[in-house]
Amino acid sequence: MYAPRTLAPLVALAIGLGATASARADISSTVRIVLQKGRHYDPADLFLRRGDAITLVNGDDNAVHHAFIDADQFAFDAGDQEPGKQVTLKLKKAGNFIIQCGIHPKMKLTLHVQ
Ligand SMILES: [Cu+2]
Repeated sequence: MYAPRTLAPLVALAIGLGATASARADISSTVRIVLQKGRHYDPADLFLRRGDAITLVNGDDNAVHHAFIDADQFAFDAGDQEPGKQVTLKLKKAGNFIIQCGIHPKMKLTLHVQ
């Protein structure tokens, strides 16, 4: 009786995340972990659904990061993030967004929210 609802998320997972994604078919939101380390976001690209969240974790020992989004649809500013600190952002709007770092201009994380 649940079959009709599970089909669409499975297809989306297959397209967006490839074979490594687990076959979870629930419709609840997902939280993805992104590591800030070595002046990079890891991963640097993420495919998400509206309502999903990401948690940015500063995995550096001695570098402060400052994640922010400057987009037409919405703005986000995590403030200064000390080593070991984390911040969670919920993606409520569809679109492509770039999370930058106010301290390291080359740090970029592209979010594809559908
Ligand atoms: Cu940074």
